[in-house]
Amino acid sequence: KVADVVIDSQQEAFRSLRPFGPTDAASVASSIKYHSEFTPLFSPEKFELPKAFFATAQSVRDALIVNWNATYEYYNRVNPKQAYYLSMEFLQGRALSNAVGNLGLTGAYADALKSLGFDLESVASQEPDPALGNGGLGRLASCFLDSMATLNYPAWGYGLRYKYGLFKQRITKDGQEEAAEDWLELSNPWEIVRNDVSYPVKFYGKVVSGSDGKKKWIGGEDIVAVAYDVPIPGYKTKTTINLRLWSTKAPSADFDLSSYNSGKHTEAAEALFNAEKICYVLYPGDESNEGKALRLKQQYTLCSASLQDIVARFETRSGGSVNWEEFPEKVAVQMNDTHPTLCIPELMRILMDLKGLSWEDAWKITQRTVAYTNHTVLPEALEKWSLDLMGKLLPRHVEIIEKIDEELVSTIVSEYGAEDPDLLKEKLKAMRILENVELPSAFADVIVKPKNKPVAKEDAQTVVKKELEEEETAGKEAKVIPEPTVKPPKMVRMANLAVVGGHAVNGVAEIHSEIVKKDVFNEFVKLWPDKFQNKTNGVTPRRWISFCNPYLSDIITNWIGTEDWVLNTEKLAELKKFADNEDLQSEWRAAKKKNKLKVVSLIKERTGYTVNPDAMFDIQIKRIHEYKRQLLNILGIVYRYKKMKEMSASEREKAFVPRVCIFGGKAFATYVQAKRIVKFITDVGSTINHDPEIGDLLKVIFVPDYNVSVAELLIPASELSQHISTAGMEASGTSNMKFSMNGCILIGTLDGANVEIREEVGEENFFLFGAKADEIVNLRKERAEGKFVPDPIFEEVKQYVRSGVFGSNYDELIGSLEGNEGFGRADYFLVGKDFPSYVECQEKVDEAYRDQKKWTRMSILNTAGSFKFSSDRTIHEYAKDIWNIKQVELP
Ligand code: B1N
Repeated sequence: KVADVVIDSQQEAFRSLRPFGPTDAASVASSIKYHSEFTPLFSPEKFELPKAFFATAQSVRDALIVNWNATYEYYNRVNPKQAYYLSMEFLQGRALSNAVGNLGLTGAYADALKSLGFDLESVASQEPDPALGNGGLGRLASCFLDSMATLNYPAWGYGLRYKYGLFKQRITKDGQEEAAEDWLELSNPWEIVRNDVSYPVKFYGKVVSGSDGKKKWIGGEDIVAVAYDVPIPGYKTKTTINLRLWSTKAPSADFDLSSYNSGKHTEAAEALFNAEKICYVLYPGDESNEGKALRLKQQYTLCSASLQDIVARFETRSGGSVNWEEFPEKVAVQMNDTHPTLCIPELMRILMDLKGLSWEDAWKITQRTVAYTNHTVLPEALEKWSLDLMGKLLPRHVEIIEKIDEELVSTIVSEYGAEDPDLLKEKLKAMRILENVELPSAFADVIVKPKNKPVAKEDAQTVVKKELEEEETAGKEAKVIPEPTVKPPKMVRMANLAVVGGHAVNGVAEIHSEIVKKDVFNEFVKLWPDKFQNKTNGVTPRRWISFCNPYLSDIITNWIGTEDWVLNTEKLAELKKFADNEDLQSEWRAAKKKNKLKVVSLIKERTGYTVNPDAMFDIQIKRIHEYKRQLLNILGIVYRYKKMKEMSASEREKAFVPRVCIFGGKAFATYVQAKRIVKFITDVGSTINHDPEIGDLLKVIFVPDYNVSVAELLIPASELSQHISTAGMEASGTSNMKFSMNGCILIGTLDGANVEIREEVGEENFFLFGAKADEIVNLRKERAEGKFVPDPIFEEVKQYVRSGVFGSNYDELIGSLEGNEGFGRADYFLVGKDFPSYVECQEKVDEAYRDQKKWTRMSILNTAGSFKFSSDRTIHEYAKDIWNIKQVELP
């Protein structure tokens, strides 16, 4: 007790010595000058833009550190239940404007920089855009952090500190090229390396039973994960939470000095490279076995280091009397998709092997702690790992997974064992975690034995025998010469593990959560209906309205009469009553125009093309994927161009509204079809943009290297945006929300969050087209049966492309839209089916745009109807329904 008091008063004294961050223009300016001198990253003689950025960021960081420390200390004192968001991706975007905005210091920083001869915007644009994510999933994680901090929820993010972010995209005459994104080249002013926070992480080795009967994982390869903390400030609150990113290195003993001294330099440093390469790149190509192993090592590093850290914090905060049953009352772990599913066996391992708990206790604690968010229903995206690979890399975890699988089998057998064996087989096939793996020996003969009615053993054997015979005959009938059968590989199905091991499973939009329940995890829903939930995604209104669109924000604030909408987005609904007001309408259009002018410069700078700011800005920006159907968009443009070419100049001008069609997005480096689409879009652009007959009536722009910063410029300038995935395939989408908030009207299918956006903004303010999700299966079936009759305009547009107007070599691309055996795609994404209704819908868009009053009204009503899509709403729901955490306000 006495010792406690001494430490406390020491800490109190230390705390009172702590400096406070700058608050007004004068102190900001002196802080920036201080850092340019004493936190140097550049040589002293010049003070230019890059240096101004780093000195400014360092000064902002001071303010963040003060708040971060206060938040951490307070949580340590009150020991609230804390949520941890584990994600392989955080797509943070630039931090400077966001941080000064959240701190309420934008004015002070702008004035201070002015007094030093700079402007805030140019200084901010010096910051590299950290891209530790692919797209929506990673950006969602970052929006969630902003909301957690803003709403004073005790919550942290855990991720990996990749040395290289998502590749830089260059567009050449051959299409997309990738280059390394060296975002740390000039160092990262936002991170604080915690050299005192590091954990060992093991791979390979073997499992032995200790003399105490406990399992021990020994040998193998040991690395160390080191914490890099990124402070995450909330908006208008002192709460500053943490994004803890792990970097990997070798234990210092692993540098082989004697080999090095004897000239074997590479060998001496091998262990260092092996450890460090784990965090080199986001999503290393996993076509090779080495690539697969590396990705699995990444996932395990995230899970292991984070859980060790969480467990250590729980122990510290328990203050000497650890009661493990209380763990789920202090800790909630959210797994962002299946990528961190190893959390489940890892927490089991820590609790049993290191803390001595029984299987039963460890399992109860694990289940109550962990929850899983599903982000996709595409079967190819549901992660599976080779059991062999996992068994080598993580032998102890595979033992644990096998036991979880065995208990699951037992549950399934006791639930369905009484019914017919076919049913049981089906259930096991759908639900087991292990795939292509024999049943655990204890169940080998239970499988066909009904629960209450004892059945002779021969029956079971007869059934199995009959099945085998049937399979054999089927094989013989299909092929005259039986081919040697290759055993299907044994796999671990991570989604099934996540569903079994977690207490909650959620989809990310209403329609998606329904598909998850009806389709992907239907069998699990029958077993555990209460596990399944919906949490419709959201985005932070700070970054995605307030900071990226200051012109519109000022207008909103003036008309609503308060700035509160940034926190309480339901206030945006007050704009509804002014939707037809001519003054608001003209201010609204003027703001859009100013944002469009910025994009005109961006396009000029990045592509060399000059576009007309009075044309409609029509935008599709997202990862390039067949299901997102950039191909539908570009074929629509091709059709429009063809029609224009068939008309006289005056007819053309009467028939079409001038448009600038903007694309942006990256194709995964090995996704051949996606890269063909990029190439095709740029080819179409080269033809149309240079056609003197067409002029400003139509431009097709591909903005290279799409990222968060580019989105922040394009979204405020957009008038129409495209969210046109094949219905049922886009889990949610989040850019649709950002566009709608910024007064952009959507053209889209009934998919993902489009459904809810349309409900909120009103169906007359949304351009809907295309087949519905529940029609898709039948449409594909019809197609396979050769019953699909393509619309003549779809034939016409394909024919036009084939005629060579845009170049040649589109056989594979166009072939994929047909029942072309050679390419075998048979228009899986139903571009041909939806094409006529898409074209018709685009005609309605032109018509609506001609009436600018009507269009502006639609635009205002989009902003007014977007209140539901703030990530603040989403985070409140997670906190209440899944994490069971309470807001904790700092004194
Ligand atoms: O997650 C977003 C959704 O809004 C999008 O609709 C959805 O497509 C996206 C493997 C993914 N789903 N799955 C991924 C990302 C990286 C990876 O390695 C899968 N991304 C989504 C947020 O809910």
